[in-house]
Amino acid sequence: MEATAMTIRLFDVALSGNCYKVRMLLARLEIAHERVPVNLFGGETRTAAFLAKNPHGKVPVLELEDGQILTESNAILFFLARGSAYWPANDLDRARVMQWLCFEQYSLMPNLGSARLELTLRKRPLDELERALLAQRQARGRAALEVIDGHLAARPFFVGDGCSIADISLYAYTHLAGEAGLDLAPYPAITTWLERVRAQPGHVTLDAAA
Ligand SMILES: N[C@@H](CCC(=O)N[C@@H](CS)C(=O)NCC(=O)O)C(=O)O
Repeated sequence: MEATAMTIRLFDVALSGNCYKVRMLLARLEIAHERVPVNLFGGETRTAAFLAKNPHGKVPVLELEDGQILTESNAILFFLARGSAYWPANDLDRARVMQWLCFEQYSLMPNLGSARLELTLRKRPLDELERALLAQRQARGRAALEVIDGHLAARPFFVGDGCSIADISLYAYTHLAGEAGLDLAPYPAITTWLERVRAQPGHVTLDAAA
């Protein structure tokens, strides 16, 4: 039988925005954990050992002290945030946080994440179809940024007056927009909000060691 972990373990890829969300919340809440680097580009997420933890073959994966596994970055944020200021107190605000977490997964992360991957990691020039797909991802990414900018123009954070896991989740890929080939200059409310989130205690950058 496999030995159970003595501390929470985060199976993590340094460059991953989805992993960064979790690293950010672990740091802000000062939750003791071990960071286990996964060699994504070496194929580790396709190994039997990794697929036994997450059959979907994706990071982040959180392994709890008793060996139980949790996957999906936003579900992990929810689990870690309960009882903290990052999870609102009333049901309507909680539902609104969920609303933005769903938006992040459907409209922001897939578009900005894929465009970023194409522009930063592909080793050869894009062919015609790939260029068309990139342009489509970027157009959809701009549409998502437009929605976010409109929402943040009237409020300091996504939900209520404080930073919640909606902000942590949406910060990850929004702050990487430049790497997806998207200029944030047309979105002043986003720019101010990014600075506001960055200025908070316990903030960590994407490349910071955990
Ligand atoms: N919906 C998932 C997406 C996770 C995801 O796409 N992870 C990427 C890294 S950012 C990954 O592990 N990709 C490996 C693969 O697809 O083989 C989440 O939010 O955790």
